[in-house]
Amino acid sequence: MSAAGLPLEALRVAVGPEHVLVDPGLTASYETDWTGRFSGRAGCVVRPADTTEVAAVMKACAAAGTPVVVQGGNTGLVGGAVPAGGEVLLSLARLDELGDVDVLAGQVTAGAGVTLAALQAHARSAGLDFGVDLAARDSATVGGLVATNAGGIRVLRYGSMRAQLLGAEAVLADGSVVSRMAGLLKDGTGYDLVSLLCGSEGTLGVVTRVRLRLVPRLASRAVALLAMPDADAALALLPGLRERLPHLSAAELLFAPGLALVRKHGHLPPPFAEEHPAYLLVECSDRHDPTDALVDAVAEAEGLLDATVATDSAGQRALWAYREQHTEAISAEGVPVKLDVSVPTGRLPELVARLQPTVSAVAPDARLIVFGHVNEGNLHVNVLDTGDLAEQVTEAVLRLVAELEGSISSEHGVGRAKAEWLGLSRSVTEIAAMRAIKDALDPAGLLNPGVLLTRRG
Ligand code: 2HG
Ligand code: ZN
Repeated sequence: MSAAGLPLEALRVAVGPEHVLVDPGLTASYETDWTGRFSGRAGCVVRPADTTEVAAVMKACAAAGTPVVVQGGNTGLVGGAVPAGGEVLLSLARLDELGDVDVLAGQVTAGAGVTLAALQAHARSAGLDFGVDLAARDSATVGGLVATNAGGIRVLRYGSMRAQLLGAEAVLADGSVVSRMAGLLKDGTGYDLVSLLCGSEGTLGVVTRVRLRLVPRLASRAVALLAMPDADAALALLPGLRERLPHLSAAELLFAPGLALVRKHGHLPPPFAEEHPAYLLVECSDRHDPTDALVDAVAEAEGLLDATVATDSAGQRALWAYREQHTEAISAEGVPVKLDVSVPTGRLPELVARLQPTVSAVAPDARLIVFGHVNEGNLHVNVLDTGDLAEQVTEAVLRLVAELEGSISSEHGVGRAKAEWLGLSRSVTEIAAMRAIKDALDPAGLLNPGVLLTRRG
């Protein structure tokens, strides 16, 4: 073992010396998360090429008792993939192999380091598509999507990442490998380890490859932006839109303050002649052009202040930009407190209405930007200018969500950011069961310590 308790020699043997990074100039980009809010020094960064090398890394770390933090595209928003200090940072970026698309089964095998955009392009080249999509598609990787059970903009149609997952290969904390990659659509042989790994945020094993379900490619699209007075009006439209538009594939909510930031930083023109308080972006995708159906549904929708339907792809991209550029526009203003929460859909308007007073009560100067995936009752609560009140703002918002019977993490994971508040969404019995599973699979607590479950102190 080398200085600082790192098994550097064993790691160099495992992955080749050029893939063990210790120079701060080389490790820096792995050590801070996308938002700039979470960072810590890694003992070293290790970049294995495949499952066998990941297993060798885990064996070396287990033998040395060195904790490991697992990282994919480093697009996470809850501090779950950056070191707390001194861990081996295991980057899965080089596990970027994509298997041939199995058209008969409608499945594909992807390495943990494959980006979502690469996976989508690969599926489309075979006449199929992948059911999950989100704004960070160019950098977010399959491993991270599985680790967080990512959601995104198509959950309404295809469900979250777990619903796409038919198999996984993972390296456990002791370096042993579990592999269920046959892509069986029916399998009644006991505990579903693949599903358990999904959403475990790298705390139970290192997912190295997955078998994924693909969906039909629906290349014809229509996108509409609807202006409305408030979140109630948007929710009231949803059942009718779902019924009239069986090809509905996204329903996204945004508000005037977020749109103003996006326009400012993206230099975008206003979508309508006048400003409006709330906006619903809807998309339909089908084999045949869904524009007429969407235009009819919009014409009959009640309570709209204005509406625009984009038919060509440039116009559709322009409407999506108002929604997808929120994250970057917010970060251009400062380092936000990001709280990704969900409530039972019917309680969304109450959450929206109570957020501003809740935040203002603890941080009067803070700026609130809210947007999200309306069908799932999922809001992205971003708070800027919290100063040294980030903790208090987090606590107040998460308590409000718990009061509304919601979840403190909808699709970004718990990470380090929210681990201490897990008890607001999970019972004492549930957390005890989760700890028992963690202890069984990772008795020394080497994998992503402090992520999801707090360290026992
Ligand atoms: C999205 O829906 C992502 O765009 C990011 O989940 C949300 O930046 C955020 O808060
Ligand atoms: Zn989201």
